[in-house]
Amino acid sequence: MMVKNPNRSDTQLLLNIVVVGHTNTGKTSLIRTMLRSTEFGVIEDAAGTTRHVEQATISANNEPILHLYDTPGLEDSRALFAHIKKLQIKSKLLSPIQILEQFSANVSVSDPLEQEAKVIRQALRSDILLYIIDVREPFLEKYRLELEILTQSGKPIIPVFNFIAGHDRELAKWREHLTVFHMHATLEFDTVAFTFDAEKRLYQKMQVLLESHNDRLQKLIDYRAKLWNQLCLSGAKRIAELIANVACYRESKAIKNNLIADSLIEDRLHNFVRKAEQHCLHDLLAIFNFSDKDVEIQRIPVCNGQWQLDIFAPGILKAYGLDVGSAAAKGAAAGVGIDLMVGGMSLGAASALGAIAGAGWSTFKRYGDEIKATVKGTQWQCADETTLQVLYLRQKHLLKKLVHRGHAAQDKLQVGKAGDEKLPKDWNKLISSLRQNPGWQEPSAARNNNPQYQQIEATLVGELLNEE
Ligand SMILES: Nc1nc2c(ncn2[C@@H]2O[C@H](COP(=O)(O)OP(=O)(O)OP(=O)(O)O)[C@@H](O)[C@H]2O)c(=O)[nH]1
Ligand SMILES: [Mg+2]
Repeated sequence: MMVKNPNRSDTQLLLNIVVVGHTNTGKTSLIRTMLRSTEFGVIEDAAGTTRHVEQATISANNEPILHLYDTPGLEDSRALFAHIKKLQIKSKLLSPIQILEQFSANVSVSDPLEQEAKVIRQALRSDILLYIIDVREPFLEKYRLELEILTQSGKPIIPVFNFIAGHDRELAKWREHLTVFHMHATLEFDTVAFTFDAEKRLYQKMQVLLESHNDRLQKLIDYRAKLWNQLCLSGAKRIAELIANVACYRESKAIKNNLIADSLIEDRLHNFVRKAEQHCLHDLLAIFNFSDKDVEIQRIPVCNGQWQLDIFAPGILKAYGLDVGSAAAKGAAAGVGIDLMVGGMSLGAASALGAIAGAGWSTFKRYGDEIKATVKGTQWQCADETTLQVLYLRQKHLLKKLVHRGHAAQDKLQVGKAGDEKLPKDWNKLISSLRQNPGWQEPSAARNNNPQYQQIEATLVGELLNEE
């Protein structure tokens, strides 16, 4: 998605978008979120983090559509305004744009307004300006001056409201002030709490202001929408895969009670579930382009590839609103011994013999191992109901977080705590169908083409993506 240093002819063809604004308002954050990449630039809660103009390219199907330019924050707008006014008085015949050109061309490296000159220079070279606003701040004189200077560039400006969560009143005030500048096409785009809808509206606003780029922007909107749906679908499918993987997993154990052997089996089962969950976590982060490094940076409660709150930790059931009495104190328990299941019926060894006698070859082929094992006095141990429930709820919660996490987010991702996610309505039926098909544990053509499996997967995916 990101291409650096394109050649000049390419740059001239593409739409050039410059991100401007006061320092520390979230300009670099906006670009990261638009790129869905945490790799771009440096974000810090300090003024003057970005020191140079930096560029990224956004493409649709490998066709570059637009360049985004990050700029240093405007710091001293009063001095800048005074300087430009002075130039205007001195060169009365120059147009407002020519004044800005003259200013940006003549600033020396050691000039205190050098940062500002970089911004103005890039604004003059671009087709449209995104002016990022930290709505928590009142509409101070310095912001009014910045807007006066930037409008002098003659370029269309889209004011982008950042830090909007919980600041409705301040947002309304900002809107009011901007109407004075005839700026009505504003946009709310929280770079931390991402919604695809906001991204789409940003491009749609550009379409209105830049008609000649309408078709290419539409191409980009369509491409990004398709991509976003695919990402969400891949995430949900990955979780459905985890549920199938764990629900179908089983360890065989001797029917005779043997405490040491039982606890070993339980350990193996626990380890299997833990590993399966870690694997899914990694895949989900990768699907949404949050890498292991970001896990560290963003302090997701995952350490060395492990969830910090173990799936079997005491209290986890409660955290997910699963009240299962004493089991809640123990943690997501354990494995449960299951008898051989044929068509939803639980059979003991004796009836298994009957089943062999009465069943056709196809039944034997499907449940042969279990039948033989049962006859030999073996039982199966598989992950219990509550473990599967926690797995599902925790991953659903994580998916929701990732879907709404802007790539600028720096806060701790609280996936250890419960959300208000619910289990699918026919959860028990789904799990029981999975358990009866141990062959579905791993992906295979036979499994993936099986209509019953497809139905289960579709139900799980539908529920995972449903945010009601
Ligand atoms: N809560 C919240 N924090 C944000 C948001 N956008 C940016 N931040 C934080 O604001 C700080 C500044 O973000 P940057 O993206 O570095 O801002 P900038 O405008 O590029 O800053 P300079 O390059 O210094 O001009 C960082 O600590 C970000 O994490 C937002 O929408 N919500
Ligand atoms: Mg920056």
